[in-house]
Amino acid sequence: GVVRNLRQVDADAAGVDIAFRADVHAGLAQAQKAIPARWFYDTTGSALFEDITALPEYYPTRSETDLLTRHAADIAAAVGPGRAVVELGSGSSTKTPLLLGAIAPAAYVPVDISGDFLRDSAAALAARFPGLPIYPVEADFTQRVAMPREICPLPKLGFFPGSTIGNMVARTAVDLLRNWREALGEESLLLIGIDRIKDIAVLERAYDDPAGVTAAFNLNLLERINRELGGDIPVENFTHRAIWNDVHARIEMHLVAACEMDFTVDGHDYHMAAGETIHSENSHKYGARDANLLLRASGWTPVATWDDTDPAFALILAEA
Ligand code: AVJ
Repeated sequence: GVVRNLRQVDADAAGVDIAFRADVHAGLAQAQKAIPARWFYDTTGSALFEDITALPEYYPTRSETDLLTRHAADIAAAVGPGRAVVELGSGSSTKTPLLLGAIAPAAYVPVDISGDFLRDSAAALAARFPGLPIYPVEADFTQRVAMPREICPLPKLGFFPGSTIGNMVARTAVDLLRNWREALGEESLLLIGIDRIKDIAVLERAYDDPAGVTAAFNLNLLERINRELGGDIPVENFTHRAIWNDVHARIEMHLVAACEMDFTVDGHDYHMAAGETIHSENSHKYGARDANLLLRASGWTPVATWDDTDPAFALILAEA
């Protein structure tokens, strides 16, 4: 069953995440306005992301689920039983049952910044795996996260699916992977999902779908700022843009100002020129050697790769 909930998020008196407020003001003050992608995931944003994963154009979730399904026995053989699975950014955890069902874990620790989704999915998993101790941790996994003491003696398997690592620039990705190697310990393994570089048209369609779900997901960031930080951003004057940046090997999402505008957030004044953008997400893609180098640079040794899907996506197992 679900044992307890560790909350490691700082809120102010009004219940607003202090880090959200700070990131928005720092980001809007930059020459190239930018807000970190982790702030997409309020309750509305998390639900919109779930809708994205069902889009025909958004292949990563389907490709990764397909890999976990077809290679479950191989993955289980490589991982072995009795580990505490620590999942980073568990969200609604739809892939988790595939992994937990295959490997006979000793405990499950979902770490997610979205408390509502975390509690709902932990409850659903508890019903599905009645004997499995579950220790949800509500926290930002890019920061230092305290592990529940109950799992201390167990060997760990870090599970970092979805190519979430792609949201980070290389330096930040290496910092995060190094920190988690430290947190998970010498005996640990890491199973990480990483999206591959592929045809640009396939990539751009995955992040700019004709149904406009990704546009709504992107625009919800502005609505969240208005809701939680008392902003008056004219959301209707923004459009969604997703483009491949070949130098950085990443899809970039931007919120584009359709006209010149002024708005306030929290009493701070901001101005945008027509065509100016707020850079809201990076989604880096990795070739096979790129991904292995990223892991090695972070202290992890890749030991197995499953990547036989079309569109290409990779599940990589690495040891500390
Ligand atoms: C959840 C970060 C992996 O980058 O593909 C999907 C988020 N953004 N569509 C990704 C996302 C736009 C997604 N990650």
